[in-house]
This record gives sequence, structure tokens and C-alpha cells, in this order.
Amino acid sequence: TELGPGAVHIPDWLTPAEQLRLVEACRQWAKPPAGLRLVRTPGGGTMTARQFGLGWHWFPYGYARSVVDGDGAPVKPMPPWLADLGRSAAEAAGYGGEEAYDIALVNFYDADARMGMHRDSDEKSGAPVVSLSLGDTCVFRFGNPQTRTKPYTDIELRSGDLVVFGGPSRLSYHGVPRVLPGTAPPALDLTGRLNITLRVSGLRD
Ligand code: MD5
Ligand code: FE
Repeated sequence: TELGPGAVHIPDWLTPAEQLRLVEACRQWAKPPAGLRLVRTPGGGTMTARQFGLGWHWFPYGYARSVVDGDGAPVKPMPPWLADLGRSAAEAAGYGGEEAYDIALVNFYDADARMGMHRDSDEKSGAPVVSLSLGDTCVFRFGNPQTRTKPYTDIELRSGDLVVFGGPSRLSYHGVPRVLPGTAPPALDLTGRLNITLRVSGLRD
């Protein structure tokens, strides 16, 4: 299940009970203050996926401890159990590492949401990014480190899937061209897709 050099896909890594726990936690974290928000891009557009952070807040293009482009509230803390899950996920993919996972960025995609091709380069650590998918299946586009165009590989990510992006794949272009509505496990009672990324900031306050 090697997607590319250093990118490891482990389908169905989360049990149904773990998926439910994460979805329930997201429902709480998504509430204000510092809850789910629209992300405005410098060009004046709005991302179609809505987002919140734990530990740190991402904005175009940097990290802050408060919601600098929203309600100004301090971001909710990164729970230790979620940091532990990040470490376990990295280990499941064959990665070790000293640094603690101190950021969760959670994206919520409704049926019409997408994410354009981009690279994640605002972290100051080279630690792998852990991606957990919940709810609706999506098409995930895994590209290359050089260009936002071809060559790329499209794969489906389903509820419970883990992908760890490390090594040469850490700075690859990637995106989510579409969500497949109505494909979430019924037990989650979720309309749409949640993606939790666990990251090492490499930042100090
Ligand atoms: C998602 N999120 O499905 C994806 C999963 C984001 C984002 O892209 O920036 O919030 S994370 C996919 C990822 C992260 C780091 C590196 C690579 C992919 N990669 O090299 O392909 O909502
Ligand atoms: Fe990304």
C-alpha cells in the first residue's frame, strides 16, 4: 500500500468504534469559540472545505495560536490522546520520531467541497503528516513534488483509512477533486467527509 515514495496508505486502519469516537469529538471541537470556519484565501476566494485547528490555527499561509482570520479566540488544545494516535499512525506506517504531534487540522467537506492541488509547507518540521478519513469517500489526488499537474495518481479514501505522508512525499502536491456523497458508514450519521491531519509544527510560542 505504498502510494508513492514515503506515502503509505493503510485502508480501514480505524475501527468503527474509533471512527465514531473521532466524529463525536469533531462535533464538539467544531463548536465556537475557535470552531469550524471558512478559510479566505489571499486572492479573495473562499476554500470550499471548512476547517478548524487544535493546538495551532492554520491560515493562509502560516500558523497562529488564535483564530487570526475568524473569531480571534484561542485555539482549542491538542488532546494528548490525539497526539498519541498520531504517533501510533506514523509507527503503523513504519515511521518513528521524537517530535510530538502538536497540530490537528480538521477539514469538513460537504458534497460540493473540493481542495485544489497544493503543498503543505508551513510546518517547520519534516515529520510525516498523518491523514485520517471519516464519513464520505473522496477521490484523493496524489501528485509529485515538482508540479501541480501530472503525473498524479487518483485513489479513493474511505472512512477509517489512514495515509501517512513522509520522506520524499511530505512536500508533494495533492488535492481532493471530489467527494462521493452518501457513502459514509450509516453508524456515523455523517453527511459529508471529515479529514483529520495530525502534524508536527516545529514551532514554539
Ligand atoms: C484532506 N488535507 O484529505 C487532505 C489530507 C490539507 C489537506 O491536504 O492540507 O489539509 S492531507 C494530505 C497530505 C498532507 C501532506 C502531504 C501530502 C498530502 N502529500 O505529500 O501528498 O483533506
Ligand atoms: Fe494538504
